[in-house]
Formats: sequence, C-alpha cells, structure tokens
Amino acid sequence: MAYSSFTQFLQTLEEAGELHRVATAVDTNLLIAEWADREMKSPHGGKALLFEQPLIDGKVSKFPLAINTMGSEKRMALALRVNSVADLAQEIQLILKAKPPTDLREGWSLFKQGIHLLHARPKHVKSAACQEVVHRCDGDRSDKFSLGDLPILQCWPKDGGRFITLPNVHTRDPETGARNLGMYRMQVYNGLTTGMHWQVHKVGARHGRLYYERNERMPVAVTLGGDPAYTFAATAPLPDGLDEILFAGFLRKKSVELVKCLTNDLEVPADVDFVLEGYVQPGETKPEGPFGDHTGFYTAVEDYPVFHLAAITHRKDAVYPTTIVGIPPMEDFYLGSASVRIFLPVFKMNFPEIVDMALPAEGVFHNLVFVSIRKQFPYQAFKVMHGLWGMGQMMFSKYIVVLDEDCDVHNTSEVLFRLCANTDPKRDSTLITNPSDSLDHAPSVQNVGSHMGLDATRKLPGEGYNRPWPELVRMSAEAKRLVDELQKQRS
Ligand SMILES: [Mn+2]
Repeated sequence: MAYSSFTQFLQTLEEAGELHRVATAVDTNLLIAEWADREMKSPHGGKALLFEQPLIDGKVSKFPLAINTMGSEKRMALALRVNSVADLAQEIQLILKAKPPTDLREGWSLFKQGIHLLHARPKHVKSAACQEVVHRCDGDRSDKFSLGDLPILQCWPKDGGRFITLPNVHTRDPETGARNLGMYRMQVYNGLTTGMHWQVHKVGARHGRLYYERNERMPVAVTLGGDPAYTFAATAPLPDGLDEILFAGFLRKKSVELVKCLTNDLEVPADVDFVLEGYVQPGETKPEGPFGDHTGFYTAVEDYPVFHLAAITHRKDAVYPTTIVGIPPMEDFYLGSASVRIFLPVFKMNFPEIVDMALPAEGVFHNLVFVSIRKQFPYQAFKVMHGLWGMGQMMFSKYIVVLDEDCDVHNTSEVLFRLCANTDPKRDSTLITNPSDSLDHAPSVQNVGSHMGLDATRKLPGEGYNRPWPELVRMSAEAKRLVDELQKQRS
C-alpha cells in the first residue's frame, strides 16, 4: 500500500515504536553519522532516527533529517507496507505462474507484462507537493538558496566532503525515451554542483554515453524522499529497460503520480520531499572521492561526471532522508536482503533446485553468498555455483556456499556449522577466475579475481563418498510438543 508522503511513513514508524526523535542540535559534519553508526550496529538494526535540528556549519537547518528508516527487517516491511517482504515474493511468483517462463529473460518480460496489467502504470498530474516551494538556480539568483541549505552529511573523517547518500536519480534514454531510476551517490562540490557517481555498467552511465555521442546536454532530476518504495525501487537490481517507476507502482499497489520538472522534460513522483533539477554536460568530469564505502573501506579518488543544478523545489514540510554506509552491519544490508527475497522467484526460473538464498551482512553483498538447494544428483551444488557466476551481478560473488534445503541460510551460525562439518576442503571446493567487483580491493588487478565455491551439502555415492552419511541429531516432534505444553502450564 502506498504512503502519500515520507512524513506519513515516519509517522507510521513512530506509531510502531520504530523511530527515535533527537531534539538536540547535532552537527551534520561527522556527528550525525557517528550517532547513526551506533544505532545501525545495535541489536536488530536499532531504530530510525529523526534529527529535528541538524546543524550545518553551526546553524540549525530548516529541514529535519531522517536516517536508518529502512535499517531493520521490520522497518523494511513497514517501508513497503507489507507484513513481510516474503508476501511480495509470493505475488511475483503468482505473476510468473500464469505462464511459466523458460528462462530468466522471459521471466523478467512476463513480470513486466504482469505488473502492467496490475494498474501499476504511472499517472500524470499538473500540480505537485514537491513543487510547493521553488528556488531557481539560474538568472539573478536573488534568493541564493543552494545545496548548502540542505543538511547533507559528511559521513567519515577522510571523505572528500559532504555526500548525498539516498538520491533517486532520474534519467532518460534519448533514443527510446525509456526512463531509469538509479541510486548514485553525489559529492557536493559547491552550492550548485555535485559529482554523479554512476559506475560504468550502470544504466545512468549508459544514458550519459548516448548524450555524449549526440553532444547534447543530459537532463537529470534527483528526488529525495516521498514514498520509500521509490528509494527501494532505485536500489533494486532490475534489468535495464524495466521501469523502476512501474515497479514502484507494483510495490505500493497504486500508480505513481508524476509531475513534469520546471526546467526540463523529465517527470518525477509528485509526492517527494525535494527535487534537484539539473543536467550533466557530456564529457565534463571532476575528481570524486574519497568516500567511506559499503565495502567498509575508503574508495579512491576517480573522475566522474558533474551534475549542475538548475532548480531546487521542495515540499513545505520537507524532511531530508539519508543513510551512511561502512563496516557492516549497516542500513543497506536490509535493502539488499529485501531485494534478494523479493526476486527469489525470478531467480528460481533459472535454478528450480534453489530453495533459498542469503547475502549475509559480513559479505557486503558480493563477497559471500549462501544458497540452499534441493539436491537430487551428484555435483548439483557445483552446477548451481557455476550458474550463479554466469548470471548478472552474481558474477562478482567471491565465495559461494551451497547447503542442503533444510539449512536456514539466514542463520550464519547454522551455515558455518554445516560448512565446517560437511566439507572435505579439497574434494568440496572449486576455484575459478571471473570478473570482480570494481570496489573489491583484494584482487591484485582491479576488476578480475578468483572466486571460490564450497559444497556443504550431504554427499552422494556418485560424488566419491561411499560411506553412509550420518543423520543430524534432533529432538523428536513429540518431545517438543510435550515440553511446549509443560512450559505453557508453568507460565
Ligand atoms: Mn534500471
């Protein structure tokens, strides 16, 4: 179900006991980040924090700041207005069941057709809450409003400056008109320009190259806040061409209302808190970074495109949403986990034996994958590893551990128990060479490295194991039931 504003989402969090207000003035330079880091590392992701008086260079900002709003399983479910994100996975499974696709591409295209039919298509409106207040950055600049008025964080001491960390970046393919929504961090250079950190394989970067070939200025709109479904959709690993705004409409079970920007032809959700309208000039780049990244290490300075502001519009009651990334666990783990759960049915199109999958926080997405399978033939665990290494972003997976279907892959302690108990390291491991994540600092050469697969499933005779495989020690169902009763009587 849809939220009509980010503030309404914050109210829902507060009613659920999931939000702490901080009335004290706290500095946007490192101190809010320090506070949020402690919160994110407390049990179950702590609470969302609403800083009512963020300080910018000693002055109280006009806008409150919200952080860690999706940083727990419960808040992630509240953000998408479901009891559990598994409910969304079930809906996707139903869409795919209509006419079972034979491969991943067909799976995605069926999903796209399915959500079209569910009335998830966006609507167009003329007036919008996000344009209640308008500051134009061109012309005489009489009101001098700029990025310096937003409570943008400096996250880590060695960061290159302040970074917008939850920007929803809207671009358009100049040839097809197809829309894209992505999340690319933005380093503030001054009041009117920022970096635009779209890495080479991202859709925003692809759109940028098309404008470069045409030698045309690229319109870009960045939105902050609104229904959290937009922020989630921007981070979801959708294939190029699957419209995130359509996907957001599916998630919130209500069409997204779009309004045209004031200074370009892009459209943005009408209910967001802030819109940064502007452009990227093809060919123009500037050093970006360093930045304390989700890997837990600083990424080095590299050249990236420059975003120029043409206007800032906002709601009267706008709240600035942000996050920090760094040594796990952080808020981004919950966004990533929700994606894995929601899209598991699409994954299963390629791998019917897959039961469940988890990317534990310690692996910061690409370093560690736990996958459970229903094993029916020898070396099936290896088939799954190689399949995953050949599939989209999963190619970066540094360690893949395959487990039997009765192992809870979301319980790292159980996975480590199975891994250690069930493997003969030489027999049950494989090493391959594959592309590596650009952010991985461990490989000797950037972007390429070795990857390891570990088969922690029970072994079959056809796998050279000819002894009987022992049974796990478990209590009987009858004993469980009786002790449940006895304990209930006591309480
Ligand atoms: Mn996309």
